This record gives sequence, structure tokens and C-alpha cells, in this order.
Amino acid sequence: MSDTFFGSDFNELAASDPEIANVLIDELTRLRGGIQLIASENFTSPSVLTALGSTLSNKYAEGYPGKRYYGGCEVVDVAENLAIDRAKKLFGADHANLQPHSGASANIAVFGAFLKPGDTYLAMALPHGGHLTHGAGVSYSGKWFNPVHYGVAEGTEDIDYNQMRDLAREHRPKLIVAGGSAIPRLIDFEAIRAICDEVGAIMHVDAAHFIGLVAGKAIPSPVPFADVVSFTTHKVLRGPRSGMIVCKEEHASAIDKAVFPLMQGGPMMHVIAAKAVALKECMTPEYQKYAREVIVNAKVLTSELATHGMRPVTGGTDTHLALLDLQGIGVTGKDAEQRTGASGIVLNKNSIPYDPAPPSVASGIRVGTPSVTTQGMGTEEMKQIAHFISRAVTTDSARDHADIKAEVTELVTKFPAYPRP
Ligand code: DSN
Repeated sequence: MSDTFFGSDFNELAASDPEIANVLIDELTRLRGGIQLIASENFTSPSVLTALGSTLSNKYAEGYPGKRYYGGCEVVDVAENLAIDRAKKLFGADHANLQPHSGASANIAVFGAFLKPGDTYLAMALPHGGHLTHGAGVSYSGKWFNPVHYGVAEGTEDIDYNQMRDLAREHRPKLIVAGGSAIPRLIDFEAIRAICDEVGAIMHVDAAHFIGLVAGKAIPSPVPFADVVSFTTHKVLRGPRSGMIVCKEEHASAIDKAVFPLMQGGPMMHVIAAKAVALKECMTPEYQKYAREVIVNAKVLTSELATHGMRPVTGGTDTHLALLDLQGIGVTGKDAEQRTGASGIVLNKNSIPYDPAPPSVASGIRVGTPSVTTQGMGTEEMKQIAHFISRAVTTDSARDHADIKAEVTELVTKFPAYPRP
């Protein structure tokens, strides 16, 4: 058991804990052997992985640079200051907090900074493309607060800004959340700012899905409009699995206090260092080219899937992801996820707006292009992948799936994820 991608330290792990060493090998083999179309995933650089696997993981550093509750923080302070400076520069933000462990915890901190239990806020409905932490009944965001949900207009399937304004006037929310996990179109931040100003609400953009496209200057930024922007760092942004918040200067102290000590204890300094690495990578012309290519690939993949009878919700995409309604080809999202999985293509079933099927079955699939674009695939490969998906979802035959998988293997061999050095 070995892989040249792993460094020499790996041999020590393989000797002492072969079971976990095998998991590391198997996951790398899985990533290399299939096509990853989960819209919220990507392949971080080896430099990001190096920072993640460093001794910074050992350090307790509650507090902020220069104001810690532990000794020996002078080295990790350098990492956090670099990460903060890079985030402020990359996003043109007044203030950045790099400590949230995830997007969900970043959102807890935003609620902690601006809301009290029981307060009313507006957010996108989960079945229309919102997020679990935007008021779903099973989440703290739904249990401890009073969420009111807007959705998409039935005709356009895009965000219904008129409904958002009407609900804001009726409920006078303290905060309005924009963003979600299945929104293929650009969001009109100016319109949301106007609604927030009219009712005196804080404007919170959860930019987890698209912040990497903003970092690559491929789509407009919410930062000039929003009071606060929370996001994950592992999607298009291509950093470690984690979260981050940027905000206006007037909210800096409230956000910092809400992250620590309200919501978290010790920050993960190895992850903060890895976020700094990713942010530096995002400042390069290569990354900006990548961000533009992610969108081009998503558009091509979406229009090709449409030619195979899969209807793109909203008619297409402006971003890295698309939602496809499979009702026209008589396949459920659940079956499509299973059948493409058996063919070496990883994607997820997804509810579509006004879905007649329950979420566990769903009438749609969600596809995204961050990972395949990192692998260097382009428009020709997107057409090929659309053809694979179309064949895979419309057959129940294990032999057909095996045939498609063989073609998938041939394709990914030309575009390896994590090439061997
Ligand atoms: N679970 C993520 C996604 O797939 O969109 C969001 O948290």
C-alpha cells in the first residue's frame, strides 16, 4: 500500500495504522477514478493540504492575533494576520474573521451578532434552493429564531424579489439572508440592499456557493452591498473545508465577539493557515481564468443536458451549478443519483422548486463544475459528460452502467485529479 502522491511520512502511518492509511488511499483512488459533479466540492491544492497536515493543528489560540488566552501564539498569529489581510484585500472588505470552522458555524455567528432568540428574519426557503441553516425546522436557525421564507417565482424559477419586499414590509425582519445551495442564477444584491434599507434590516449574504467565482472576479461581488457576508472556503474557492466572515467595519466587533467567545472556543490554526494559502492562490491570474472556465463549463454542461431532455431550472445557469428537472424523462432524482453513481459519476439528487416528490426522492439533480474544471476539463469533455449522464440515468442495466464507467475511466485518466508527481 503506497501512493507517490503522499509524502514519505505516509509509510509511517501505513505501518502503524494500515486501516486508516487504506482509507486515505481508497479516497484518493475514488477521486481519481470518477467524475465529481457535486457542486459544493473541489480539489484543494497540495499546498493547502500541506498546511492542513501541519503542527499548527496542535496550538490552542483562543482570542485573536495579539490578544490570545494562551502563550506561544506568536507564530500562529503570523498565519492568522496573513489570512485576514489577504481576505480583506481579495474581497475589498473592511473586516475579516477567519475563525469559523464551517459555513454552518459562520451563520450561527452572524445570527449571534445580530439576533436574539425568537427574532424574525427572512431567508430563502430550503425547497426553493435555500440552505439548512437558513431556518429549516430541524436546524438551530429554525428552532431558536422565527424565520419567514421567500422563494422563487413560479414562472421564472428565479428569486421572487417582489415577494421578498412584501414579506419584509409585513414582518419587519431584523435581518434578511440572501444565498443558498441550489441557486443557478446571479443574485440582485442591489435590490436586496434596497429592501433591507426600506425596513431597517441587516443584509446578510451567505455566499458559500459562489464566493470562489467572486474571488476570481468572474461574477459581481456582494461585499459592497451587504452588511455581512459568510461563506465556506472549500467550494469553488478551493480552500480547506472551513468557513469565513467578512463585514463592514461597524459590525467588526459584534462579529468577532459572536465567533469567539459566543460560538466557538479554540480556532483551528492549521485550517486558518490553509485558508491563507488558498486566498493567495485566488489572487493569481490563473485562478481568475479558472473561475471563468468553471462558468463556461457549467453553461455547456447544462445546455447539453437540456438537449438530452433534462430541463434546466430557470432555463440555464450563470454560475458553477445547475439544477435539472428530470420529470420530462420520467426519472427521479434518487434513481438518477444511484444510476450515475454506478457509472462513475458522482452528483446529488435535489428538490426542484414546487417539487411534487419528497426530498428523499426529488425530481431533480444538481450538477457543478468546480472539480472537473480543476482537473483541466473543458467544453468538449462537458459534452461527453452530459452524454454519459443521459445514458446512465435512462438505463437500469448494470452492464450499461459498467460500460459507461469504463468510458468515464478512460476520460479521467487523461485529466487526473491529484496527478502523481
Ligand atoms: N451541503 C452543501 C451543499 O452541498 O450545497 C451546503 O452546505
